[in-house]
Amino acid sequence: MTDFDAAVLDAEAERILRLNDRGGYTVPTEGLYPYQWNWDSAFAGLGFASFDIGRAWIELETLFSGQWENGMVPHILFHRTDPGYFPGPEVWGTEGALGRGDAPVPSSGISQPPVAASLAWRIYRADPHAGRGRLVALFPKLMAYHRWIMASRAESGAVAISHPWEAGRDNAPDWDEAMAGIEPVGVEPYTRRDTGHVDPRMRPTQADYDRYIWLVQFARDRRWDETAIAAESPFRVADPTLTFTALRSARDLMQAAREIGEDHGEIAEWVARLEEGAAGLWNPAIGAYDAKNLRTGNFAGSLSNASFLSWWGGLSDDRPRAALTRILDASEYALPSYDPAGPRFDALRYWRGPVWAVMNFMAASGMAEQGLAAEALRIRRDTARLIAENGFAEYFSPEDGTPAGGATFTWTAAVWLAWASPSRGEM
Ligand code: 2M8
Repeated sequence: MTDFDAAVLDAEAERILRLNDRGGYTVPTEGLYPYQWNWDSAFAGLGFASFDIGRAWIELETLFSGQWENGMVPHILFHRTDPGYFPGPEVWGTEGALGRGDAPVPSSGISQPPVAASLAWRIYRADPHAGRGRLVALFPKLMAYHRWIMASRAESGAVAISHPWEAGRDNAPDWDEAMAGIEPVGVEPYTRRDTGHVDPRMRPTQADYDRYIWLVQFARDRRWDETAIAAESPFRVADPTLTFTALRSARDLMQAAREIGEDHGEIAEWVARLEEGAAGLWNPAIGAYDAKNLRTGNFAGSLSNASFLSWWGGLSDDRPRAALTRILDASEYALPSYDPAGPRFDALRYWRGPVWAVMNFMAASGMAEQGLAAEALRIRRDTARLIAENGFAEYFSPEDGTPAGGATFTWTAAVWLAWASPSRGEM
């Protein structure tokens, strides 16, 4: 499928990573997202690894420079204040947060899908000689991160989110029921910045934003005390993204532990617990893994791109295959972030329909490992086509590939370099 020049696009992807490099960390894109995001950064590291292995490690090291004393790695590190983004550090108010200790970088108070361990392991394997010392130094920090996840988010076995932003799939239909349960009373007046950068039809609604901010204030009022938040917040949803990325990272950490001669008994226990928790996310009504509202016990009934991360999580379960076939058949470009035949599908609205390159990378890599070669190839080809035809956008319409959200996007460029580009192998 090469009716485009892979070398030209490889060079453009490299240029984007350099363009978004702020010295030690990479912003997702200029303007819309001017800070260091947790999982974006881990993907940036993977992208850098294809042409500058030292810079790849620096990206992860800078991310972990913001780790809290309790092990949590924040979803945003505010290295330099930028009024172009809302909510900034003053809204999060994490100074003096319980568990933060003397973490030196201003940050948010929630985390994001823990892909860092998996991507560190890949970066290491790209050049073990260059990476050994870096992996040895990062390993205890990765362990502390996952220990925090298991201690404060895995009460149901699966990993729960305390805020939609934590799943990285901000306005996914997965949270609709839990979000509807919030009455956003007392939200301090604010001005959104995102809709000044991007067409509002491609972003979450105002009702979503009021609840996002309400949840931030709720946790801030409790000084980010995980125990109080888990007990009192109306929003607590077990999430397939967090669960499968944590499971995958635990498996990769186990390999890293073996490689550097560390004990892995504790990690093996995490894997067992997460596998059991993941089983509880199987929703027979949609024939796929689903989010579960821990306050009501209800499934979301949302067939999403996160549903198909089970193979990335190392599950050899074949049951989601029928749903996957249906979704592939229904999409011009796979994988849509929500079922195109579902009642809440919206082709351009962010996590309610559009295709995201990072999700495609994880889903398809897992499929390839578990023997779903044709499905994996289809998704990889679609990803390459989307980028070749429409540029390095934040996300794309699954119907016609329309590029949406921010442009010159770091993780889209990174995934191109690490996986989607034909120069990475046969396709
Ligand atoms: C989006 O989320 C941020 C909040 O974290 C936002 O909309 O302001 C999501 O797509 C998230 O997954 C991503 O990490 C972030 C930066 O790309 O943007």
